Amino acid sequence: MRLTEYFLPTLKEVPKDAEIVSHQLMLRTGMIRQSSSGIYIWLPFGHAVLKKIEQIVREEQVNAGAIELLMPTIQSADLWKKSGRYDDYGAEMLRMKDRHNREILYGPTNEEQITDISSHYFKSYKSLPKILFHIQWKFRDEVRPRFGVMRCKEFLMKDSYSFDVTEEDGKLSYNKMFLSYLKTFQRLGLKAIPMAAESGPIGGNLSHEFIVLANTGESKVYIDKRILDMNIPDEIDYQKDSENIVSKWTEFYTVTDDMYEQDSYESKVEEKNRLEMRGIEVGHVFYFGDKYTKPLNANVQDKDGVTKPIQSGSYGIGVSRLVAAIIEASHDDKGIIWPKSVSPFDYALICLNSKNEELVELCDMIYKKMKSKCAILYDDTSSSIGEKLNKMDLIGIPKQIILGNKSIERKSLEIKDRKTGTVEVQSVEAFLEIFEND
Ligand code: 5CA
Repeated sequence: MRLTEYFLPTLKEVPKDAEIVSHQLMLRTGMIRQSSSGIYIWLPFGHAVLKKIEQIVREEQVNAGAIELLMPTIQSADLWKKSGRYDDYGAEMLRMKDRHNREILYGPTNEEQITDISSHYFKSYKSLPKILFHIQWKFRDEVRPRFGVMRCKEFLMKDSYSFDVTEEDGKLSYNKMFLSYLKTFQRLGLKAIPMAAESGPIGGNLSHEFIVLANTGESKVYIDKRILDMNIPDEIDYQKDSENIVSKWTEFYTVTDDMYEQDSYESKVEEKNRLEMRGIEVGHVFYFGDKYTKPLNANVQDKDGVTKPIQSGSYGIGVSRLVAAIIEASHDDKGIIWPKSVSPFDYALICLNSKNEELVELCDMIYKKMKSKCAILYDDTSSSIGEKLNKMDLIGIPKQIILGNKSIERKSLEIKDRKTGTVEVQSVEAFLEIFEND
């Protein structure tokens, strides 16, 4: 993509009303624009990052055995009345009426709708287990939307729902999702720590939040530092390994403030291992058994012919919140530093002097060669050298390929690593070899 043809409305000034760095940087890099309170337009650069994250989340769901579908954003109030949450959910739920005066709502989550689906299709133990997921916009009329897409009204969520015959199988599904979350956040370049948590309006008695440590986070957390050294194996057999791996991760007393008990913390975590910090909740998993299946009559016949409510759980990831969380975790004073996996472009190509025809020709040639093999943003504008370099640092593409007047006689280019700032000089010929072969 040529920068002259792209739509990247960057800002030089730090926007005054943005309090946290991710919000500031998302506005400065032209990723988002506020449409109204808590509702954002995803401009092309922001949209591209969002789609990258969404795809990684999707792939790891599928790897763990979940199946994708798509439920509508608008739901009928009837199912919510049956589950009892129509009244309980309160003012956060956006309620509307259609032209026939029927009560409808913009879904803040989908337990009711998916449970209704399960009641129609999963009647025998032979159809289970199943984990279904979708990636869909949600609406919650937050009292105080803040920090840009971090806490907003309309946001993109990946929500999965598990259906099992027995509690034991249900816990296995919970563990599979737990493990797939560890994997997902690792691929996104994040250290997200699972913590025992309150289940709130979703319900149930087993719940974990996945929290990215950041001073700007909304949750206060109490950590056993040893959990920070935990790793997950590259190859996972979800059926066989989930319980074992999850039990290792949940051994540590690591909780959000809702669950914090000073005595337990001090007796279970040695002083040298205690860490009190703040964090951003990027995912939340719940196991609630028959909380929704019972009132919505989602029953299954087990092997012995006994009919009973399906066991289920739900598993959310804040896909749009993740964009901000990644920036909170990965930036410096110059701007964003995208992990390779989520950057919309693999390379930035910078032609430092657009008046030097020979240089422009060389850059154009490099651009053409690279374009077919990777995603590249080519600064072909006539901006000043400083402006160009600052803009590329701001938007955070992992590798910058820089060519100036001297590149002509030296037949070389500079490869700058955005994260470390290290610059490597390479001959144009050697560099292009990478893009010659498949
Ligand atoms: N039904 C369950 C899981 S499928 C559920 O709704 N869980 S949740 O309420 O915890 O939301 C899941 C994730 O969505 C959260 O972990 C958070 O990352 C994200 N999220 C929740 N509210 C907001 C919001 N107002 N703005 C941005 N992201 C949000």
